[in-house]
Amino acid sequence: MTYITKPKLHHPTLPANTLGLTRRDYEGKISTLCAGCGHDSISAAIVQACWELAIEPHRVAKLSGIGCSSKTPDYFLGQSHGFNSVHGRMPSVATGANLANRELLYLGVSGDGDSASIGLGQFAHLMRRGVNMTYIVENNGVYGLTKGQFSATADAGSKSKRGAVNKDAPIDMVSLALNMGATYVARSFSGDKAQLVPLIKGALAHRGAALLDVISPCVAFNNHAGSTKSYDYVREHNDAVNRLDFMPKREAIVADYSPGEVIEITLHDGSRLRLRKLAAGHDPGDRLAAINHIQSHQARGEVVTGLLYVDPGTEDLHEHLHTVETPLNRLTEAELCPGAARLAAINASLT
Ligand SMILES: Cc1ncc(C[n+]2csc(CCOP(=O)(O)OP(=O)(O)O)c2C)c(N)n1
Ligand code: SF4
Ligand SMILES: [Mg+2]
Repeated sequence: MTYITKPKLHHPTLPANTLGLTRRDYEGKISTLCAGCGHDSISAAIVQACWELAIEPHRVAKLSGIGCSSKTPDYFLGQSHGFNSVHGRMPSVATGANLANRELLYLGVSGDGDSASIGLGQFAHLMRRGVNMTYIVENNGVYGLTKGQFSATADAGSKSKRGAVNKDAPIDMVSLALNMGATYVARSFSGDKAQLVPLIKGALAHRGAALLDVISPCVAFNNHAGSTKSYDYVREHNDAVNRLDFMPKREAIVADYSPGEVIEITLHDGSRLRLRKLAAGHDPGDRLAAINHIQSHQARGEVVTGLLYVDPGTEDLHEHLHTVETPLNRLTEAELCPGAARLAAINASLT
């Protein structure tokens, strides 16, 4: 077996959320990833975000492809639905599941190989269709599971552990998502939980395609000098555009910033994002400006992080397609088969 089940015992003093659940209730099996792998920190941030939001675990559907990153849904939310799909095919499985049942919260976890190489077409179409889900790319610049080949997100000029230099231009997942029409686009770093947890909460509350590109160093194959996805490189070149506070709709705002420094955004479900501006002039409502900001800083070797773009008033795929609200598995035979007369009317309307 490649997994170890965690003991179910909880310490009696562990704090509980409004559902009476502790963080332990949001964990999964014991991780089999390398000690220090960034992906484990992202799993911990997902656990923290879902616990703080008091999400009922059975309302979440976790989806992934293939890779060390795609293994991680086994290590969090052990009481949620899960589907570990084929390499690069998570987006189509997520789209189908979402269309069949809009009542679940969809959380996709993928890797840079899974989403930027074999799954690039699927990734692009999920973003442009506005599938209502949180899509996390655990981005380490390599194929970790298959022993460290450069992935399509490896920066040109970065060096492999053996010294080979990558000559190919990188695919930047946040720029791609912005170009494809994603409506919540953020980048973070697995080593910055204070930034990552509220970004995950905001993505879960957002209606539409939410992309989180999380730089997540691979300690086995891509954490050396010369790599631009190492812990040291990202810490030294991290350029955060803002800091996010996420407030569920019930919670009062605690004013701790001067006016002018803060942008407040209300999401579809009534929860609010408060963005403390760090980069002068960065407007998270301006898609083109976000692309310019990311690319001009990237050219200087900087890793721009934070909530880069959000459109809170967007429609999702269900609204585009006018689908029924009821999950398909709850529709009755009479609803699914409206009868011969109705079918004849539809056929007549097509002639
Ligand atoms: C169709 C197919 N092609 C190739 C592979 C081999 N393979 C498994 S995982 C992987 C890359 C994973 O890289 P990434 O998504 O970045 O995940 P990481 O391990 O780095 O987290 C590849 C090429 C496969 N499993 N299936
Ligand atoms: S090989 Fe890399 S990506 Fe895979 S578990 Fe180890 S450190 Fe993480
Ligand atoms: Mg990878």
